[in-house]
Amino acid sequence: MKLTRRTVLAQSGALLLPFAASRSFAQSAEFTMKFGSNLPAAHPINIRATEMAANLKSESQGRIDLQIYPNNQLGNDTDMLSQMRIGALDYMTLSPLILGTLVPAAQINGVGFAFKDYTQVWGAMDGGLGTHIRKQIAATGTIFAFDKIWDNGYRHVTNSIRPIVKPEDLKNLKLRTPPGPMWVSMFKAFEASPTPMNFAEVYSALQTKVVDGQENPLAIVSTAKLNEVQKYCSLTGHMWDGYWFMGNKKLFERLPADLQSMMTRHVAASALLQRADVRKLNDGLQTELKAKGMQFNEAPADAFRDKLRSAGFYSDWHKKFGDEAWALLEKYTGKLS
Ligand code: X2X
Repeated sequence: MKLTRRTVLAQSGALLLPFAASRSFAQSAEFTMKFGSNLPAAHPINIRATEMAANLKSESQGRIDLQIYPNNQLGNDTDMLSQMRIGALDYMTLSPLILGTLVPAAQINGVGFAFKDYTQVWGAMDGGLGTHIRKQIAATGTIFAFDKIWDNGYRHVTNSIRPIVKPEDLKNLKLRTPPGPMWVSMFKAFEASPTPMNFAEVYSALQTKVVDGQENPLAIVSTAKLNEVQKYCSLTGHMWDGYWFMGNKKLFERLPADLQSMMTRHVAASALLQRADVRKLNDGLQTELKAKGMQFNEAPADAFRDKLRSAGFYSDWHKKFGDEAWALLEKYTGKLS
């Protein structure tokens, strides 16, 4: 007898299959969606995204199943961004500065020492500057950002060689930066030796001393355990960085209007909770990391800002972003250059 798919199925009793299949379809959600993140499960991004997924499931009465994939399980940021653009991934959180490879205007929040405090950060990002950036993201036609950016924090330099107190201490330091043009430009201006790489590779690059240092907020240093492979933490606070909660436009628009607005509402509500978590962590972690052996030092901003200014960092980026966007930034931060 010739073995075809049909005969194999018939002989194996697979005629029962439709019943089994329809039962499992009835149990599964109408909209199963994936969310990917580059951070460990313990970071507030993933804790709040997981909680949000549970809330969405119950409020939609099981119609939405948002599956959370932390820790680069779906690939690194560059991979996830490509997947999301082609519709192989529904949602991800991404730094605006990494998105800068695709949407240059998105990087503007990373201008060195621009935001003096969180009042300025949220004023700008929840206000006109954020609206301007999200418009540019939507102009890609394939992806979009929800309207309340999630927090990463003020970034500080860590390394295994020496405390960074003044800009000269960065000279020739092999420093990992995320893959975004503004980081490379900034650390070149400081005369360091910036090496862009995805976060997925950072722990092992530090451990094997491929690079000497990196820069991130304390919540990431702690949840990704970078303190195990870094001795010094210098409180440079050289930029504020966030995470746009982004989605593939077509996949999102496949949801009926009521579920779209449910998602939008939940992403915004979770953003506010996540911001409070990150703030609390970043404010409190110094003591904990010190107890684990990290050595902290202050790094007064003025000298670093002057170094950026004399290297032409502000005037270069002003030119790249254009007068209109720059004025929008300065509306919240005050005059920068
Ligand atoms: O890659 C990084 O350093 C991180 C985790 O901060 C970002 O996502 C930009």
